[in-house]
Amino acid sequence: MIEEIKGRLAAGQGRYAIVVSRFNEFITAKLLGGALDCLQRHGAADEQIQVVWVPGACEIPIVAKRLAASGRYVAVLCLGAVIRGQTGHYDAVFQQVVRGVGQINYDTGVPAIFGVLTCDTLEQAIERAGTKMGNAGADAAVTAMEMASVLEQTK
Ligand code: INI
Repeated sequence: MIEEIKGRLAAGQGRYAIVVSRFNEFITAKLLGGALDCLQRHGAADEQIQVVWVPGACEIPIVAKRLAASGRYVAVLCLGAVIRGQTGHYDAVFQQVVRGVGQINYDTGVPAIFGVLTCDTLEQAIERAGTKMGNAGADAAVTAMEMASVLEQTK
């Protein structure tokens, strides 16, 4: 019989870290709310969750890497909002956070879940922060639980 492994959609017993950026807090607070609600509704107790706020998306990777490397968490959720709008820095911020978060997975073996919105407009970000297009924070929480479960079953 073929062995087939699938991630369970339950928080399990492990701890989850959430790194969330304050820049565009109007949006990121909604992502955090979505992530917390999802983890809690899938069985996570308060003691299983740690939230760390950082100034902007560029600062997410250094903190997320430290938390991932600590061995204390089964997954690290990275939440932020990079919005092109009128800023000149969008591309630089975008590249830094995408590369930085992606690298954590390979450097530490702990899943670093990319829950950073990268949008052209504020309206697009609002749509992904609990309105028309769902909540990217909740999506990140689902992915975190699934990856934690897959990694637990593939030890
Ligand atoms: N940080 C964000 O989280 N989102 C943005 O849209 C953004 N823009 O566009 O500038 C942004 N910039 C700040 C950046 O993340 C750093 O905090 C800052 O450059 C200091 O390192």
